[in-house]
Amino acid sequence: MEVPVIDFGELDGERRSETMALLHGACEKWGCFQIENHGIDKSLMEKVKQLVNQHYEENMKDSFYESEIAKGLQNKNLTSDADWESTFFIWHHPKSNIDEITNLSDELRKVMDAYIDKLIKLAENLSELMCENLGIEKDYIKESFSGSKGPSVGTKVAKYPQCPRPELVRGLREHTDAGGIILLLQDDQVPGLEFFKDGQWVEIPPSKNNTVFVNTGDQMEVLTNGRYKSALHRVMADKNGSRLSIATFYNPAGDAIISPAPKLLYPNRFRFQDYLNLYATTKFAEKGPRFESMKRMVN
Ligand SMILES: O=C(O)CCC(=O)C(=O)O
Repeated sequence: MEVPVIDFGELDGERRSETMALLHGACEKWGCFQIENHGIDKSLMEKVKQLVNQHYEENMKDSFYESEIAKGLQNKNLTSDADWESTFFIWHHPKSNIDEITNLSDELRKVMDAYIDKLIKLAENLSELMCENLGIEKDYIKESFSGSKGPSVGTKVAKYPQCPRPELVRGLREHTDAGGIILLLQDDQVPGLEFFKDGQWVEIPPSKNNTVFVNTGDQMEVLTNGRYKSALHRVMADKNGSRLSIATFYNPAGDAIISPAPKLLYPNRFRFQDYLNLYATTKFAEKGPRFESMKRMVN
C-alpha cells in the first residue's frame, strides 16, 4: 500500500479530473497524501531544512540528550507519556511570534516567513480543491476556519533525534490531529512517520524532491460529516539517524464555530412515506439528488 501522490502540475491540463478524483479518494480513504509539483521553490525548501538542521545542532541537540527522557531511556525507566522528540512551535497567523523565539538566526526567521507565505497559499488552494470535490462553495473551509481573525496557522518544528533504543519509545505516540489541514516538510533520508490504514500501519517514506506531505485533522472530519478522514498516525524512533519534520497547521481560529457543512449532511426528520413517494418517480436515478430534495422538503 502506497500513500497517494497528487501531481499539482496536472491540475491545469487534460488530466485534471483524474487528479481531482485521486485527491478526493485520498481524502476519503487515507486522510493523507503527498503533493508533487506544488510550485514552492525547491531551493527555498532546501534552505529551510538546512537552517533548521543547523539550529537543532547548535541549540537543541545537547539539551535533548541531557533531558529526562534521554536519561530515562538509558536507565530504562521511561514514563508512559514520553515522546522522543525535540521541538519548538512558531505562530504565524493571526499574529507571528517568530521574533520572540530565542536563538533563531535572522536568516532562519526570514526564510521561514517566506516559506510559510507560500505554504499558506498552498493550503488555501488545497482547501478550495477539496471544496470543489465535495460540491460545496469554494471558500467554505477557509470561511469556516476564519473566526474573527482568519484561520490559525502555526508550525511545529521537530527533530526526532537518533535513538539508541527505538524499541523502548516512540518518536511521537499515535494520535489524530485536532485541526484542519497539516502540511509537512519532512526529512529526505530518515523514515519514521506511519499512518494507520485498513487495520495496518503504513510506513510513509522520506520525502524526496521536497514533496509536501499532507494530512487532514479532526475538524476536517467534522466539517465534512465524516467524508474526509482524520487518520491515526505516529512517528517511530530511529536508530540510524535524526529525522527532521516541519509540520504547518492550517487550523480553525480559536473562536471559529465548527459544524458539518449542511450540504454534506443526510436529510433528517422526514416522513418515510414522503421518501417513498419521491422514490416512486426517481428509483432509477442517483440517490444524491433525492436526498437533496428531501432536505428541501423538510426545511
Ligand atoms: O513529525 C511528523 O512527521 C508528524 C508530526 C505530528 O503528527 C504532530 O506533531 O502532530
